[in-house]
Amino acid sequence: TKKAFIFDLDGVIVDTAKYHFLAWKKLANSIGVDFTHTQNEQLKGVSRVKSLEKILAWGDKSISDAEFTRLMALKNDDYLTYIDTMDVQEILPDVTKTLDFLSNAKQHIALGSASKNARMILEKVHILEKFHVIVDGNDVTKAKPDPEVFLIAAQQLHVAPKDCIVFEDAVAGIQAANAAGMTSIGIGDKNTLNEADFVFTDFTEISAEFLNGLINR
Ligand code: G16
Ligand code: MG
Repeated sequence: TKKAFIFDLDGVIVDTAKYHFLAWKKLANSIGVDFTHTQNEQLKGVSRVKSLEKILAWGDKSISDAEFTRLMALKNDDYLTYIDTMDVQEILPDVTKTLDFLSNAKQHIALGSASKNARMILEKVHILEKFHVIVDGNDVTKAKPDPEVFLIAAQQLHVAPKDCIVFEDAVAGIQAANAAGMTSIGIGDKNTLNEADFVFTDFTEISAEFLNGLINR
């Protein structure tokens, strides 16, 4: 049977974490809160609302709902100025090669991201049309590690979860894929992503033989 390959966006297809870092740091510092790379790591795969809640907790700040909304908008406006500079060169190594291999093998290809800016980013790097289904932060009510985002993708493609393969860089994303009953492939550090069924440093390590093995399983 035809399988569905579901890709996370940030940290798998492109490295937008560096732009989230710049925008969150600027915002945090503007309200007198420190923001480090270590803290940025903890925001990976986490929604925008949850990210600001964490930053406020780290700085021991409490603000009104109106101020919360204002700060969220400020952060996103700043983030979008970075996104605006993105082009095809920002696609991570061998991602396009992998997408094309799967497309030639007539497999389903989907995006499963927490970001509300996912479509715009895919457009910016010119790979939007490679995805048959896009499920992002605008479609979900429960964030990873909840499996919702991946289950919606499977449902839209009419593919059983056991026939879905998820590529993820975040621990919460691997947990979401596992909870969905899908095959999980970690992209990143073996120790950090030890809950995944397979882990690779990046797509240059993923061979055609390995992908064929998943397709023909
Ligand atoms: C991404 C990032 C997170 C970010 C979230 C929401 O998720 O990893 O750091 O906070 O999207 O992004 P936005 O503010 O654009 O809605 P993913 O699932 O693509 O890794
Ligand atoms: Mg990610």
